[in-house]
Amino acid sequence: MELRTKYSGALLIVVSVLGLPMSALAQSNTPSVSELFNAVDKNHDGYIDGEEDKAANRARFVKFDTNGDGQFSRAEMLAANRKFGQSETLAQQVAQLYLTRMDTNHDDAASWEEFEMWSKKNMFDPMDMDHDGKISRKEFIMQASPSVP
Ligand SMILES: [Ca+2]
Ligand SMILES: [Ca+2]
Ligand SMILES: [Ca+2]
Repeated sequence: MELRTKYSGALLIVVSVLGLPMSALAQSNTPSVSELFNAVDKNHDGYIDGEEDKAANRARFVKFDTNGDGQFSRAEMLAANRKFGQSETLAQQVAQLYLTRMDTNHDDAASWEEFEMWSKKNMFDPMDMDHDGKISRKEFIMQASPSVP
């Protein structure tokens, strides 16, 4: 439960938005929340729309799927988690947590469809507070700002 609390909050969203290493958050040169938003809002209209979100997800997925087989496998999750500076035990716990949530057909890997569905349901939709199908800068900043312990 502790793990769930620790990794399901806004911090995870910020980290996930650009696939930043967890350790980067502790450094002073970490991009601000506003800079994170700008990186995803490609057309700079002040909103992250579904397409922009999908493009950002796709870029992340491609980066995570290091062998390019279209599956974000447990081994690739472990590798990504280690890169995020997690200990071996934590890396395994986090991979398990992600697979439990993402891997709906239980083949021990997240396909692009599973990844995208998870991301929309757990990151995009909760941030889109007024349900207009777009994340405004305000919505993003409100939820990504560090109110996390
Ligand atoms: Ca936009
Ligand atoms: Ca793969
Ligand atoms: Ca799967």
